[in-house]
Amino acid sequence: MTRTALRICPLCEATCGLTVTLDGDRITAARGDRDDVFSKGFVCPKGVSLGELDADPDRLTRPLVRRDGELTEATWDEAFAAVQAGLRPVVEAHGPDAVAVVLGNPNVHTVAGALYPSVLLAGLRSRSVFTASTVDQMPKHVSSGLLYGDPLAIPVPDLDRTDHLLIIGANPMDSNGSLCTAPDFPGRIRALRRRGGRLTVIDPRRTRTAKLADEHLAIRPGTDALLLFAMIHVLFEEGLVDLGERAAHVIQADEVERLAAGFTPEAVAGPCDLPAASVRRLARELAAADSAAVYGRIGASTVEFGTLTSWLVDVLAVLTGNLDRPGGLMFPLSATGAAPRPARPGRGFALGRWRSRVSGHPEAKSELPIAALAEEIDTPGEGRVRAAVAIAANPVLSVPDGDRLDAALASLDFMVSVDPYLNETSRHADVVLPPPPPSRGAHFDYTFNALAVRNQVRYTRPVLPLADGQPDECVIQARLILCLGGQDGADPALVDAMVIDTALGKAVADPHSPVHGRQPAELAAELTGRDGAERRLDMMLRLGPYGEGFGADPEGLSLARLLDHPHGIDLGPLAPRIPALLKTPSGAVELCPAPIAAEAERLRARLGAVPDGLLLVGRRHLRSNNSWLHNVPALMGGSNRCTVQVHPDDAARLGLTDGGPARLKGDGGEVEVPVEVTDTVRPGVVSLPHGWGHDRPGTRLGVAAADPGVNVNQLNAGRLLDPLSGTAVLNGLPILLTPVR
Ligand SMILES: Nc1nc2c(c(=O)[nH]1)N[C@H]1C(S)=C(S)[C@@H](COP(=O)(O)OP(=O)(O)OC[C@H]3O[C@@H](n4cnc5c(=O)[nH]c(N)nc54)[C@H](O)[C@@H]3O)O[C@H]1N2
Ligand SMILES: Nc1nc2c(c(=O)[nH]1)N[C@H]1C(S)=C(S)[C@@H](COP(=O)(O)OP(=O)(O)OC[C@H]3O[C@@H](n4cnc5c(=O)[nH]c(N)nc54)[C@H](O)[C@@H]3O)O[C@H]1N2
Ligand code: SF4
Ligand SMILES: [Mo]
Repeated sequence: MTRTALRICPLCEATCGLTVTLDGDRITAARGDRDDVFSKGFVCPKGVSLGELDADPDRLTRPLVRRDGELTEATWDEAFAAVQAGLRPVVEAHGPDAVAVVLGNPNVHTVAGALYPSVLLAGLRSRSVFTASTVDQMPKHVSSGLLYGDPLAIPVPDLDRTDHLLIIGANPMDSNGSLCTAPDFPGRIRALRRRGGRLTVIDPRRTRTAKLADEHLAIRPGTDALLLFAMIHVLFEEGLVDLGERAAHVIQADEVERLAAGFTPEAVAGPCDLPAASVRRLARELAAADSAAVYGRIGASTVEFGTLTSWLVDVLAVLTGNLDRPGGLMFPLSATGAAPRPARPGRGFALGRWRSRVSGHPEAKSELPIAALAEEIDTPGEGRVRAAVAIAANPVLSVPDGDRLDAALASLDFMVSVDPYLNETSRHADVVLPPPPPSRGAHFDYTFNALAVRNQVRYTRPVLPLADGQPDECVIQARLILCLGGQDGADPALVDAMVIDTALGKAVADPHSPVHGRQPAELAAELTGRDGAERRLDMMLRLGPYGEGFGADPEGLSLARLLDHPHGIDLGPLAPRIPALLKTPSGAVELCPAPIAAEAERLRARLGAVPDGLLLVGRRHLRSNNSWLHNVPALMGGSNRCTVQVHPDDAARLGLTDGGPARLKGDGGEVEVPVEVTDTVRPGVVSLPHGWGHDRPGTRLGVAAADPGVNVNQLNAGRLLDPLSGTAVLNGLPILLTPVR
């Protein structure tokens, strides 16, 4: 007997609705859900393979506990007892900072990752917090924190209405978009072209996205801040600045003008390796477009001036009147976000409230650079990290100098991993707690609804019941929280009850809330849902911007209402949110924050510099996902290969042949990898994807280990960080390439 069910795809930020076919307890097929209010049937090869991923025989189905040095299967009770016995003594003897919390990317794709890590951190109060954000989007958080007073207020390109899209260092044709949730990004780009809009792509590689563009500029990696500053220079010089309708809510534009002085198109042409005339034209086109959106991603973020570049992206939108207006950059309003309130000044965003122990890196958003995790473990002294809680993280592959981190993790007193795989990182854990496969978990996009190009809300319940004894990941993470507090054995539902109690207590005390003055206990009794996680979802929906407000608006959202709409509820196109959204001390968009101005001066010193030698950049393949989809046979092979792409001119000069082996050497180490000669990379640039290097012993990844590839991050010692955000420089790194004979 086969049946179908709906399940939102958890594999990338596009959040496509899937229709899965089930035969007994297996997903036998997955296709796009044509009735999904947002994704409308779109699916990519990863989503289609969800069944294969779900049923991967290498997936752990029982906890592992280290006994006499060996990881062996244990019961859940034994595993949690081991977690408490391992972590509590470290906290008691050395304080919370001795426990590192390491959070990886899938936390933004799971319900558990959205709901529990913040509770864990609030309880543990460790400053040793390291996440994938500091090898990813932390520059954007810092930029938003400084500009808008809220690091989570990230504007997205209004893809479906814009007349002009300038993409900087992103390849949504393969990544399906990031910090811009847009199922069928490819279709949305094609629609932009069809309605006469213009697409420009800045990327050292002629990516599949660049191939769709009206214009592709193959910039020298790491120089985008110079390019964008020069565009701003042109806007001011040619009188093209027009703050538009939001002008009354923007301050410090004249300071930006002063900062941009000297960054002329002619001065940046050499370092960027772009004609000055093109730079000028880019600025004029942006100003002339009826509406325009600027969008930067990994290539604009994991670079030496990542925060500055992220800031410049938004400043270009502001100066051309394109922030917070249809067709420009807009702020989504998520159904589980805070309800809008009257505009008022806020507390602003502080940076560097504390510093890392070894290198003195400033915190950003209460996080320390994950590139500094290894040194925090392996450098002796007071305050050393001695234990780690890793949730959905594989930093041995995703972070610079995996070999050092590998050794550091092996030296810990105790480590627990919440992870479905025994991989390069979790193999160091003393306890591995495997979550159930996607089919057996619920899905709600807490993170990505706040980054979506259309306001909408969707929820899917598990399509299959949990296997006997297997806890949901929400329960795993709740129990982990209890263990950290020395309360193993207590009911994990207590964690949700506590969160609900606190949140309702705040709501009833808030004069702007529809539940102001009511009794928290009475409201809690109204919540529906099968478990604590669903009750929390119900609470957030009811109190959110579209919520029914516990009876205040009978038409509003609640869990029950959402469950009545299995394909989701469309909440309309993005709408302006300034000034209510701003939390800066001035209550305005603060266009020229002091830390940014200082970075601009550091950049100014680069104006004359033209690097020689090869620069390394990354790339993503459509059928891959960071480090953890290489174990799915259907996604391996074909173009999804770990090769170093080299331009034909460089290949000829260096004596490299297509398919032949080459040695790459960076400041962190060297790797040997097959060459792929292709003119899709510009001369002077080579490209190697990340997430490979599955050849370490002690893992259980049969398919991945058969075609392991090499770890690009081993080339990188991790010494270079974007100073404001602590984000590792992963793109534009100097590299040596030689043939292997
Ligand atoms: N050189 C280079 N390095 C990079 C990048 C780059 O562009 N170039 N990109 C960076 C970016 S953007 C990111 S986000 C990071 C990612 O870095 P990480 O988050 O460290 O790496 P992932 O490969 O996403 O690993 C995710 C882990 O989560 C586990 N997992 C999968 N599903 C679940 C689940 O449902 N629950 C739990 N608990 N675990 C699960 C997987 O088995 C895996 O161990 O890598 C970064 N590293
Ligand atoms: N298929 C697939 N999809 C994914 C992922 C995946 O691994 N595979 N990972 C997911 C994650 S975690 C993230 S964060 C997103 C990332 O989403 P994207 O940022 O769209 O993905 P990338 O392919 O890394 O694109 C970065 C582009 O920047 C270019 N680049 C490198 N250096 C520079 C530079 O200095 N300047 C400019 N202008 N460009 C530069 C690279 O050539 C590359 O084309 O993708 C998500 N989606
Ligand atoms: S685009 Fe992303 S969300 Fe959509 S099916 Fe593919 S992996 Fe899943
Ligand atoms: Mo990412």
